[in-house]
Amino acid sequence: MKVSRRDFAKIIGAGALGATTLTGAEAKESNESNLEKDSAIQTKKRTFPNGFLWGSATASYQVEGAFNEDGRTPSIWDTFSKMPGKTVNGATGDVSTDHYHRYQGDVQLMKALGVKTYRFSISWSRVFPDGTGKPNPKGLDFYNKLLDELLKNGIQPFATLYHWDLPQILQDKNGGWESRDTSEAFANYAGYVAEKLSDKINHFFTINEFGAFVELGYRIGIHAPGLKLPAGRFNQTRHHAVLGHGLAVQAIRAKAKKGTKIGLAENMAICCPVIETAEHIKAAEEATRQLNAQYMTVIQEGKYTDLYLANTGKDAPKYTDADLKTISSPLDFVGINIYTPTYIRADGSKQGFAVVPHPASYPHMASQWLTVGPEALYWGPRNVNKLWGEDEIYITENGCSSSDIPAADGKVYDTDRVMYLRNYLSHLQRATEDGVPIKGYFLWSLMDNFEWADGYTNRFGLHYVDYPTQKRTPKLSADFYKEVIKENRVV
Ligand code: PNW
Repeated sequence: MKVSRRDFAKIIGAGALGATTLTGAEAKESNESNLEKDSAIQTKKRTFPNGFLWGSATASYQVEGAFNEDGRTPSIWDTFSKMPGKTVNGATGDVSTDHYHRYQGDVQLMKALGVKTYRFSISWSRVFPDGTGKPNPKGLDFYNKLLDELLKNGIQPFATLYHWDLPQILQDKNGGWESRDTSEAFANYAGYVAEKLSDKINHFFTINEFGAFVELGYRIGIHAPGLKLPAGRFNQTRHHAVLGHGLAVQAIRAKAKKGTKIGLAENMAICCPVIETAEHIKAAEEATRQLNAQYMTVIQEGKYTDLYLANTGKDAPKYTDADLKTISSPLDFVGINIYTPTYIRADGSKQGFAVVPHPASYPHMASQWLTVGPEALYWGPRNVNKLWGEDEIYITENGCSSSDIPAADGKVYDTDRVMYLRNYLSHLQRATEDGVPIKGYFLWSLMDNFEWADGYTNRFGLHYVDYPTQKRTPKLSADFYKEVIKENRVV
């Protein structure tokens, strides 16, 4: 008989329900001692520091909808998603989860979860419909209303200024981030928002994920604006993105209320030692510097590494010392978006490390790229602290896609997401216990939303969104996360 994997699981499950090899007394005794051990484990271990900031995250174009309301002009994602074949099923963010009109209900979802903080992003083209110049008087109204609602409900807002929705007009005029003019326009917009909103927002992120929007948008072409630039122009684009970040840090400092904190949220390569021995740990540290040379390392160290300059050769970016100084303007905190591990081994070479590629059988979640490596949540923040002395670190995104099909009772039992989160959080807890200064964690995402080129096919939410009715339903993972927050420990 051929037994499918599913049958096999059923047989095993049925066996466990139907039979036990322990006598009643033995079972009772073993249960009691296990319980005793368990409760000791649960009360003494796996807890997070007091005041740990549990949160969740979204981004403007992914949730807001209301694409043409109150003076908003198109962003590069409006244009790109409307080009044939760029997103799965031609999905766009025109409506998405309609958060622009449903934010009050969404804040109640947060409240029910018990999150202490919420990370969202601001749409540049709502605030400056021309990218620069005159602000739109209605542009900040929505964010003011959202902020009031959050504060009224005791939820601390963390705001991202650029989560990929560049005003289309700046792409048309400047070639987007290919031009230094865009870096300057970004700083101008960032300073304006900080001036207007820093009475309600204490933590600003300049840019979300250089490593995704520049690489996918300007080199590989699968994200907006869909370009595949040659190496020289491409490396210059990378440079303008980090320069935009640095100029924005300075503009926010100049315009925001005193005490406002500034950071960034980067999806660095998270270098994990293949085996946790001194030599591989050291190799993973060096790999962290080198594999993030074009973004996080230059921001932290104020120079491009020799290896990066040697590798890019004649295509290296053109820059001045003043640029490097701007790029490395001091930050108050660092956010790291962590989904996947990059495994590193010490290989005795001059550079001191080698990347170990994932074998074909390596497990991943619903998104092909989302390979599972819970220890990334340990090594990511630990390396950032060790290499650069960062002492206020946030995990600004972590989470996963899952097939998420509602069961007969309407609930999504996303045990795979719970498994993923429990394992990742165990390593986050391990890091806090080892003294790595991690202050908070933002789960991506509060609810299902527009997942860029994957459209609405890959769901990342704690809440299931039924798009035709816009009904939100907490998944099993929301119940799990609520307990984590309530208990301040891995459950
Ligand atoms: C991040 N990759 O994007 C973004 O910040 C979110 O907007 C997004 O929804 C979330 O992660 C889930 O994808 C990424 O291909 C997109 O490695 C792609 C990759 C990584 C991060």
